[in-house]
Amino acid sequence: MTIRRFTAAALILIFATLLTGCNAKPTGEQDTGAIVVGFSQLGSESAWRIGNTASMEAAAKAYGYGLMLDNANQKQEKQISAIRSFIAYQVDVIVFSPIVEKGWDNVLTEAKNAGIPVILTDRMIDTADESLYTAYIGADFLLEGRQAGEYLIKKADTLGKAHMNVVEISGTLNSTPMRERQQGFMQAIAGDPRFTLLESISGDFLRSRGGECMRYLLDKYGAEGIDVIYSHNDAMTLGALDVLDAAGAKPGSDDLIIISVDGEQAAIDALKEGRVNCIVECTPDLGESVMKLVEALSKGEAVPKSVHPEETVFTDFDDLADLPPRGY
Ligand code: GYE
Repeated sequence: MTIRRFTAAALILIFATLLTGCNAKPTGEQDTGAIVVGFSQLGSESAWRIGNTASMEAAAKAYGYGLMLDNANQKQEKQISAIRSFIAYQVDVIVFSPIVEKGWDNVLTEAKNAGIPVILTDRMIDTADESLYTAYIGADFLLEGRQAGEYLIKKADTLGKAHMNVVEISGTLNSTPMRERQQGFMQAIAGDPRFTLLESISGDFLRSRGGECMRYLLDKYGAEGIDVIYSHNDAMTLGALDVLDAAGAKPGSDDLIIISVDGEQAAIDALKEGRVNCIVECTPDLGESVMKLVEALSKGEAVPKSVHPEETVFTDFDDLADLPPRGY
């Protein structure tokens, strides 16, 4: 990859001027000749997302790269126009976290034609043409879903439950984490007659929507009618807990099992308090791996097509007393 002749300082200044009012938040080093990374973040819907943005900013700084950051506020059109701006400014690498899987082929073809490599981070795209992106760095969401299901099986075994009614509060429809966390979970519990999925409803990864989904589910089934809540992220889980508490339900008890994904501090605290039973970890700390890849690309080295971070599962079977602060 050739490092373009523009200076990071000039590019970032232009970007800041042109995108003011569009949540452009240029940061980064002002060194002449520095590598410039254009990063399209999909939004700021959760503590996970805010932690992820901070991780990218810190890593870009540590590597001495200029970072053009655009926050799309949950809008695919905004991500597409941010990517077009990055192409116009001839950044060295485009990094983006696609809000949904479909609809990227045109803009990524434009990036490819401009000779700018694209790194997908956090979420994947659905495309027939794998040459439209250089690499993907993000979680194995199918595994996360499977781990959530495996926890449920272990819990049901331990409690000796004959039957459990499950509700699912899912993430943003047509996004990779939503689709695969659902698929992995269903694969794990499929064929086990103890589990009935009553309903799956999307809370869009938002705390407020998680609460609304919970209110709807409680009105429909009653707390007695629900034995397990599987929520695709901690933000929605925390929203659901507020509603369950207000309704006098007992989240985290043997009669109302709560399974979540992410591992943000507030949810870990709820797990330690016995109000959540299981959290499948999904780390937002992807910045270092992304910038390492940018560095390799800038040196013309080959990079792996797909990288998954190491993740764990936190449950009420574990002693979490010594767990270090999560940092988000
Ligand atoms: O789990 C959720 C966030 O894409 C993995 O998006 C990410 C998810 C994460 O809003 O909290």
